[in-house]
Amino acid sequence: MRDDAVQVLEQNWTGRSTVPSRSLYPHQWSWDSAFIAIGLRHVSVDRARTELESLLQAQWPDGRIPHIAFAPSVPRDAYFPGPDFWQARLANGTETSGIVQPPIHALAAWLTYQADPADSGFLERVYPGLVAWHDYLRDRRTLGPGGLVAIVHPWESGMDNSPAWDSPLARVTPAPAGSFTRRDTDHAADADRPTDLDYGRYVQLAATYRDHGYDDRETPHAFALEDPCFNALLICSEHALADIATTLGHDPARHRQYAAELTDALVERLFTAGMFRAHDLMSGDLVASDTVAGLIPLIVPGLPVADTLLATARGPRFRLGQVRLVPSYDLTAEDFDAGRYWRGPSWFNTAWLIHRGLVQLGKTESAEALRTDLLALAEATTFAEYLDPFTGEAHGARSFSWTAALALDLAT
Ligand code: 2M8
Repeated sequence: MRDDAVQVLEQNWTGRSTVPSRSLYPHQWSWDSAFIAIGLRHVSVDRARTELESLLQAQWPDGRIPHIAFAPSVPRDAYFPGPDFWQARLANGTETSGIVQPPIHALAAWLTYQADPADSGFLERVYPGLVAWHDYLRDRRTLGPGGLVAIVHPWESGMDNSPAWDSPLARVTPAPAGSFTRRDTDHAADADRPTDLDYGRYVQLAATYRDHGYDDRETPHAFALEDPCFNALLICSEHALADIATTLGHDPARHRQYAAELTDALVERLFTAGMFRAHDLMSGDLVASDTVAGLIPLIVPGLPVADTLLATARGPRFRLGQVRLVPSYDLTAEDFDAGRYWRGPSWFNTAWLIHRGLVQLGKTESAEALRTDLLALAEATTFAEYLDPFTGEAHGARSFSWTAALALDLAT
């Protein structure tokens, strides 16, 4: 399995970064690169560092790390929406998207450093960019009164068509069907992907942001939510920044302070009925859908409600340890769909995050069981993008980079 995983990462390596999938996602994706670096550090620390540093080459002057850095060698229409849609070019010539993805990068940088602690030069190089990234989120994306950061597009959650976005998206008038051409369904089954109606809404939201210069103060955001996964990863990464700061001889206090404030806000604002839910800033309500995003705070160090959250993960809605791999959506929901993307299937990155949470909580047996399942399924599905939680059947892309990388991490 290890050799096969290394091979997948080799095939998907472009010389400076790794594409999530040669067919479906032929550019560099933000949180994919972070997960990939976490696995790559076991193959080549140099490549892991390059993966993260190349992503930082795509960072904007305002600090945001865009969700896609486009590869100039790839045909401009290979992926939709491509560079011509986003119209964002940096001074160094890099073309990018204008939205972001969950901030797991500082954690990835810290783990990459730990694979070769003799080289603190890497930390020196990435620390300022990572601080600027978190500053962007804190200063420009704290859109509500509670201190949590908000996403302004479903793609920013990394869980594009999550059922949690259904009701907030219902307010968005979709771009007309004929006004764009999807490319994802050239490479994956229609039934595994978001619907055309979803896509119309994604396009409309992105176009509005673009047409306001991606300015968070100017854009009339029609979609703004505080997502538990996004904020939980920010907290972990803020702790990682504190560790990095300490290693570099800087004062870590402000990072620990922000992490503590975010943790309090997360519990106070998003925890309800045993798990975390997204908060819709437009309606003022918590979204009544339980998705795996609501379990990801298990990785937050010192989470006061960890025991309750773990009980929910093991309960009938997610059946952690009782299905093939933890699903992306409440198994008891009427619209649960075992094959469609983020509306039910199991994903390896969320399983890896939950595994990390279990280890931190000292739940050794559960962690080991999850690790064993993840490794077996990665191999059996030839590193699928996602799978059916009941049958283990592979869905989406194969030879998918973060699946290979995270399996490699847990195998090492
Ligand atoms: C998926 O999202 C992209 C848009 O960013 C897409 O569907 O085209 C998501 O699974 C996201 O989490 C992931 O980063 C990306 C690339 O693997 O694909």
